[in-house]
Amino acid sequence: MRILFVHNGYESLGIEYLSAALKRAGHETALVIDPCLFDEAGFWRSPALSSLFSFRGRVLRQAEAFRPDLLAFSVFTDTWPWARALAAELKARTGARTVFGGIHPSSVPDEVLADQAADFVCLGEGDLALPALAAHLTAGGPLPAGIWGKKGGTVVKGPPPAPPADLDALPLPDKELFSAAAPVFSDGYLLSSSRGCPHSCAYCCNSVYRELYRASGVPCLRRRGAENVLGELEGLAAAPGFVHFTDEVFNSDYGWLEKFLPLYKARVGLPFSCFVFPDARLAALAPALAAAGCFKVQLGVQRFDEDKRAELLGRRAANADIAAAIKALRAAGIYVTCDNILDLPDESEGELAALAAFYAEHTPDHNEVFFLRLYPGTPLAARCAGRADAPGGLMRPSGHSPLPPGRQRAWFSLLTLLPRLPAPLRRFAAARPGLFRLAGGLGLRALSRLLSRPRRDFHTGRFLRLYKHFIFAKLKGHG
Ligand code: B12
Ligand code: SF4
Repeated sequence: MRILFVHNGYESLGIEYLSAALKRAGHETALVIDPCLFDEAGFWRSPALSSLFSFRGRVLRQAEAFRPDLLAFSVFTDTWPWARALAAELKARTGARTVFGGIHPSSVPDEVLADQAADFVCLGEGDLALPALAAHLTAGGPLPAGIWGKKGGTVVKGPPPAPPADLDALPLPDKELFSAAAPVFSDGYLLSSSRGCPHSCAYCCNSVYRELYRASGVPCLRRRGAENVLGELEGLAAAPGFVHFTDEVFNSDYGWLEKFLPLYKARVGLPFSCFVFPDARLAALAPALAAAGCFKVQLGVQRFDEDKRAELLGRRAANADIAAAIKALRAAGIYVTCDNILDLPDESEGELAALAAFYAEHTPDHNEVFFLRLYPGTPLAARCAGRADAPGGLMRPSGHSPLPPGRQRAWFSLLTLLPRLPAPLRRFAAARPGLFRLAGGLGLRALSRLLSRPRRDFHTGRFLRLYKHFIFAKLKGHG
């Protein structure tokens, strides 16, 4: 079969794994990128600029030229409106069938299948399910595990999803798919040494996946063997500048890391960044991470109150461990970014003041501050039923918090700017959110990200390269 992936501007490891699995099964794959310039799902959108720099015409032409049998979309909640509109148009032009996978179709499969543009949805990981769907479309037979379709308006369900238990048995991700589509993706190497997470935070996709996989008996968290990961990196034709591990929690298995980190240093030696969970053992791991080449970690703090962090968000983390981790990681020379969530339904001025005072004392290099989104299918969304997110909600308060939006923006600005202030000013500033009332907005966030040294920030670097590449392409008339 000829399977065409159509994706927005960012490299997707999921699509690379799916393409590799399809090629192994003898199918032909291709990728068409719609860069969605100035239309950053979940962040911001400029209707005038996005229409001026639209690549829709080129996407349609490239897709038609491939003559696909199956159109495949990988979809987040925020990219679903883009995907369904494009799928409808492509389906009409090519006559191909469509399949949607990723977190949004996995969370609300009925809703996605109800759309006329959707023929099939995949629930959970598609490494086994998508080649099985291609076989089903070629040879017939029952729907495979994890795939839902429809017959005459009625939903037909395959058996419950069964994710791959042995990650080492999967083919390595098809990296050429993205680098061939645009050269911006050859900067840095995206890799995951695991699937899933040991935690189940109430706002996160892993709560959804854990439920989906329950019947299969396959655990949510699985890790590749150290040799399998090293083999992927040693086999590269040209060494990338750095590696970015997208594992949900890179420090989910300390025994594995003890073995892996020295081997990585000796046999790969590339600088790397990763996400970490601030558990009691993270501070002690800092020197080994740094020695292996770790230059940056992203660490979830989310809120200050430990009890509310556990009760509302389902995250069990102690502030003493967070403080110790920030200190030890920075002392080891690792750049520390902390993630925070504002607009929580039970937050208060007191808690935000305590969070700011905490950061004045235990200061990371960079703070990422988001406003709460209630993603469908998560326990937090179920608990907050009746509430709705504002459009573009990650970047603006939706009114979940009892605090007025202006006050939220002041705290957003204060927390974003705090790590940039000289140490003697931090405590003074932390107690005066009113001073930051007018400093808010996206510009501030963008500035803060740029200050966090784009070459060290995988996503900011890619974002800048993507825009440069496609704006030049448009100006040269290649849209
Ligand atoms: C790395 C990452 C990113 C990267 C790369 C995104 C990408 N395109 O892959 C960047 C930084 C760009 C990013 C950005 C955003 N992200 Co993000 N991201 C992740 C993260 C941590 C890992 C994704 C990953 O690589 N997984 C590993 C691969 C192997 O798995 P996978 O992509 O899920 O693919 C497998 C299955 O889902 C399935 N599948 C996927 N697609 C398809 C398609 C078909 C046809 C089929 C059959 C199967 C299938 O099969 C794949 C192989 O097994 C996830 C958390 C997570 N676990 O998903 C959040 C996550 C996807 N991100 C999220 C969000 C909200 C965003 C942003 C909107 C904002 C933000 N918080 O940064 C932006 C949107 C960017 C955009 N415009 O597309 C949310 C989405 C929630 C939701 N319900 O929509 C997640 C789930 C985190 C969360 N909060 O729970 N993200
Ligand atoms: S630790 Fe991170 S990835 Fe894991 S469930 Fe919590 S938010 Fe999701």
